[in-house]
Amino acid sequence: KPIEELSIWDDAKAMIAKARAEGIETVHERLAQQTPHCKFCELGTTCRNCTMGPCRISAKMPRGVCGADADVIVARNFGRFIAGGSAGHSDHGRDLIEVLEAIIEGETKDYKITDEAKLKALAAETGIEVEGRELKDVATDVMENFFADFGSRKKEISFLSRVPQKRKDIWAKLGMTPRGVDREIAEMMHRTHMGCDNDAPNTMIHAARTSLSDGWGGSMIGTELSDVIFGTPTPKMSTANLGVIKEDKVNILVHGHNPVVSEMILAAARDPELVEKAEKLGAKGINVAGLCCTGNELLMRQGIPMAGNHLMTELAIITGAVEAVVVDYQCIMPSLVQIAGCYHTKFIDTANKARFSGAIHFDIEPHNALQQAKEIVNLAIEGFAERDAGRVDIPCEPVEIMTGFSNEAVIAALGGSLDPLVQAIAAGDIRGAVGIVGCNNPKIKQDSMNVELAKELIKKDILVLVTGCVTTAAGKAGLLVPDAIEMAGPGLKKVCGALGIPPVLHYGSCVDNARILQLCAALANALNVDISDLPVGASSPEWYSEKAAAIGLYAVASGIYTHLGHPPNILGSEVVTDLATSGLEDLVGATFFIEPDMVKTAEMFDERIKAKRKGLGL
Ligand code: BF8
Ligand code: SF4
Repeated sequence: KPIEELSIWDDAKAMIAKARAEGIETVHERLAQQTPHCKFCELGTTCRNCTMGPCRISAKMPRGVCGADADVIVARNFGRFIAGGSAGHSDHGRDLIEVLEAIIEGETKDYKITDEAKLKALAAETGIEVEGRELKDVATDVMENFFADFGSRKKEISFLSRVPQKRKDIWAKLGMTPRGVDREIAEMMHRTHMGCDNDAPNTMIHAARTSLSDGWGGSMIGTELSDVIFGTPTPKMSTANLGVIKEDKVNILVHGHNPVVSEMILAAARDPELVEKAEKLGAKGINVAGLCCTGNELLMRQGIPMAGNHLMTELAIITGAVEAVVVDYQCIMPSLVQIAGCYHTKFIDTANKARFSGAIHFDIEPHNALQQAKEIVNLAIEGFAERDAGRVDIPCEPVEIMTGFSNEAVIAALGGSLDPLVQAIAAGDIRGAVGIVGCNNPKIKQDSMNVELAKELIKKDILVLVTGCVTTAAGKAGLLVPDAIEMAGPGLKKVCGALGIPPVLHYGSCVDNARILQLCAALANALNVDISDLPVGASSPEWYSEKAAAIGLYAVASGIYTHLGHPPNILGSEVVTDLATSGLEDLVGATFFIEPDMVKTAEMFDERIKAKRKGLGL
């Protein structure tokens, strides 16, 4: 494809051109090699769940060897897809509980409880006694309770305390109440074994339950404990795009998801001895910048600049100015190892559950984290001398962004309660809100949909919240600064202008979509309605991952009307497709809708918001 069709960004286009000139293969060439894709797989009608198969379903052969039809196979594949995504987020959440455990047991001095007030608030919310108790005892109970949320001994996970009663009743009636994170994921694997759950709608209900154990369980625990350990985000300014990589500094990019690693890299990069060493080697300091969601985590809490989102990860290395890419897990293209190998860039993996052949490996554990991080930063510094100045090209100047919108920060900005927001919604200044979340996908011109949808929505006085890889898209488009109110409708302009905030708010990483769930629940509770009654929506225009599908499904199952720019691999089953795009409305009060045109998508949200406002008497 011509470069012009691959991305809306100049920095991306310049680096794709550089890659081509230097003979370096990127995701775009590999997509071309893989196209056309297998039609059966696209439709979801292949099954490899046993060795009587693999089987493919078509009009001529409507059943697999075992007798499973297209509906059963599509539902099973989708169920496992959702289980994969839920497992990713939730295992990340578990890692935070393990860090909390290491803090409590005194196994680490590198991590600490930073936000005591939040820890106590979480305890109180989940039924743990706080008054008159030592912090350590409260923390121990919180830790044990969250560990128990992963198991199978509970009727429901702890954060269902946040869910409006009407929603909990719906879940209970449908058998959708999430009981334990690992339990729902394991049960999904069980159900999809040959000869178990052979009723597509029933499998889909469990897929929803599995995703809910992620959204209100694993992800929510991940977000909340990250705040406890690293601090709850507050509004701050930062910058984004490849211009945040600095020609005269040692550049370290952190990539992946868990702040447990990236926070330590940042701390090590601020170590005076290491900074001095970098300076002695001729650098003007050490620059840590983020990619993808661990970038979002550092951006939200520490204001660290964002080098880029999913489709910028390969391109960032092609600047030739990156000394090290330090990764933990998820969304890290294995191709980064090869691309790093084309330059002086060191590719360093840090998690035993996410190793990359050809990488330099460090085992970052709570007890050794800072020491390991210092060794990693030291390696990056030593790499600075190996940089080939002739191959460096940093294609642009960074743009300003505002970040740090946790619910706590929003409530503080509103003067201590959500009331002003409720009033602004009631008055119609803010007509509703839509979360735009998720990824890039090389099948789609990078960020074209992410940016267009945000612009269309704010014009209609619909507040936009962004997380994950949409963050950098919105930031680069100038939507994450207070001045962006000039692109918004009159109501949003008035409210955001008065508060000095952008009309598009950065709410964090993908795990932090739990913050949006919490906000919706709080708004519904304030109005004494269900989440499905609110004038809100969710969208993932350019999604690619299992995790994004899990997010979409927990949004729908929570009552939020949810847009996808392209369908998951379910179109081979009418039963499953109809359920996802219309049947769920009767069951959970929301559906998915699939629409590749962003103007139409914004109109669909507008219609929905109008109807919901009317339902609320607004
Ligand atoms: O968890 S948005 S490409 S980085 S999956 Fe991945 Fe998608 Fe980015 Fe974050 Ni989320
Ligand atoms: Fe084929 Fe059934 Fe085995 Fe799947 S479970 S591979 S459909 S025989």
